[in-house]
Amino acid sequence: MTVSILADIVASTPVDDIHTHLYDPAFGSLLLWGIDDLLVYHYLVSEASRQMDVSLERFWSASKTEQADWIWRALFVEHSPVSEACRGVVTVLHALGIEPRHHDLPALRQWFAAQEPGAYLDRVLALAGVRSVCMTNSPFDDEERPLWERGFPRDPRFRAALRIDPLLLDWPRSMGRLRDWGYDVGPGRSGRTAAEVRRFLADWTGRMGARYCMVSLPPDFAWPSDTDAAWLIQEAVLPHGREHGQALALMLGVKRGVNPALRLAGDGVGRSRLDALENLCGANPGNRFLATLLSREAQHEAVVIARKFPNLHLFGCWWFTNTPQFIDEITRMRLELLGMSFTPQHSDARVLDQLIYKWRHTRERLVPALESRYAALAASGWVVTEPEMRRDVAQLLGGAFDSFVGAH
Ligand code: FIX
Ligand code: ZN
Repeated sequence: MTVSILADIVASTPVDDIHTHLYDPAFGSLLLWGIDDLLVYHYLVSEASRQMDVSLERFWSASKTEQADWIWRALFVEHSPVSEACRGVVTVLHALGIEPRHHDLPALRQWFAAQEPGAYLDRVLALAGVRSVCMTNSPFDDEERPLWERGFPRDPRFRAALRIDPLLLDWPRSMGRLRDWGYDVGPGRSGRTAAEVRRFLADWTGRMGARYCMVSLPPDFAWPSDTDAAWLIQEAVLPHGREHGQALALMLGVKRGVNPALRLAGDGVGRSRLDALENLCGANPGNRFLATLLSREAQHEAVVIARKFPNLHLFGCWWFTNTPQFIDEITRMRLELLGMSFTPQHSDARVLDQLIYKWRHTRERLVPALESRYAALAASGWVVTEPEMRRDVAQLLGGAFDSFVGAH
């Protein structure tokens, strides 16, 4: 085996990106792209907030263009853009044939303004080597809900996932919304309420063609426990999952609004109680669970749980762990303890163009991680063939996930 064969295979195998915040083009302006959206990405906002000479109050009251100007100046002009998120912008521009150092922001804006959106989408997907993206779709989002209700011709490259954070984490308010939408729910944790929440989940699964259901949970999430979230999971979400053969994705360890002044950029991390994950998987063998962990410290424990429960599939190096160092560590650990039965990465892209850097940077790390396992295996007397490498990489870039959640 030569590294270049493996590198070619990794580069040319199309990705099914299993979690993003991108939207089907039918959602119009909700599908973000271009230099200003790349610069005001919340990863960059939080980094720039440490170095910008403008108050957050002033920053948020400014236009997107002005915000992008400040971020560009703070992170790219006044300092070298060495962070992973900054480097991402450079990777994107470079892949598009733009030399960022030879352009100022107005020139970059002009370049993006000249792109035809449909052709640009095709180009970005091709440059990223991405075949499909899974969206994050919330019935509680007032911007996207009306379009789902009206219906629209789907772009088959954009798949749906049903996001239910408000349902589980703010039940008193969500109960009111469900009532407004015609579901007979009420306080008191009754059988009728649970059945109506199941009907709500079934309606939205059908409307979206949701491949899986998903929720992000704080570090102190416990299961079982005497909370609305645990009750709703037990009586509505898990029965719904069993009835519809739908996996539940748990994104564990996010502390929302640690610094509210940073808005979307203000979320933090805590080490999750993974006994909740262990308990859920153990007590519900008829359900399938997907999980990603936000804290580095939780990763090893999660891998061990996945070894115990085949109804658990780990995915992604999420957010603060999506850096080369942690991708190396987490991917190698998963390969060594789980073989090929996990999905190393999702992009979490919020801006279309980010697909290019998120997948280039991931592929850069996947090659040495796989190469070291294949080399160790060869040293032990098992040489992996080229077709076998193709099979393995296809599984890691979406195939294993597809088999786990079931084809839709
Ligand atoms: O909860 C999520 O899906 C997170 O990925 C987001 O909330 C987060 O803002 C993000 O974009 C991380 O990459
Ligand atoms: Zn996300």
